[in-house]
Amino acid sequence: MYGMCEAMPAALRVYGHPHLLTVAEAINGPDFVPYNDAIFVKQAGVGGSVAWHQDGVTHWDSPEWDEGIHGFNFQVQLYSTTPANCLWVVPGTHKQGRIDIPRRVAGNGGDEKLPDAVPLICRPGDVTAVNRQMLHGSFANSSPDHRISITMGFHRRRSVIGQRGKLNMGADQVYDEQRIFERSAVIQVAIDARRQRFPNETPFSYRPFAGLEERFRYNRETRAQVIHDYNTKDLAI
Ligand SMILES: O=C(O)CCC(=O)C(=O)O
Repeated sequence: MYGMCEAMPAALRVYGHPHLLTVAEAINGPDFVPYNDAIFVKQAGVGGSVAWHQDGVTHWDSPEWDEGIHGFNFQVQLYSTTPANCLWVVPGTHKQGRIDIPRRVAGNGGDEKLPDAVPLICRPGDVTAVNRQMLHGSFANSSPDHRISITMGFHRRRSVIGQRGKLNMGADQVYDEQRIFERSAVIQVAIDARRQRFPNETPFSYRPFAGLEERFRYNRETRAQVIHDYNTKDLAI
């Protein structure tokens, strides 16, 4: 489900969480930018599988390629997760470039339960951070336990600037300064939405919007101008 920051004020406030944004800044630098957000729902008994994959499409062959060039995703878990319904990752694979996944599975006798994969088992409210280049996936949820994961991605600004739309963003879209500014404004509005709800918490200070805080308060105007349909401006690479 896309568009949580518009559909769910509580999700907007999670998006502005100072601890999460501090981690995003530490990983991607003070000028970090958003990628997208999505709520993954794995229904009990019928939740579909997500095949092993690596995210990221733009920079695999770049001379500047490194382990962090395609950003990372947080997942905030609303419920406990179990090996049966959780996301699985193969640690270290984000440093290995593009992986021949069919070959890996074939090397495991055709069994998709890869021996070096680990399950991200969480309690409600736990947050994981997964590099988008890491081999990851989840199995069909035939268990009685549902999973709901609020997923939010962040990038280095230099990975995104000047790129063209990828994945669900059209190739006619260019991630120029204006586009990045408009999408990043969601972070600043989210910070303010959180400040209004939790006045005793120290809000995150988002460097690209330093000095612009008054213009990007959470109010009727920014809901219309910044939050409405914000996900049509995602920065997918
Ligand atoms: O949470 C899941 O089951 C899949 C998540 C995923 O594939 C992704 O974030 O790219």
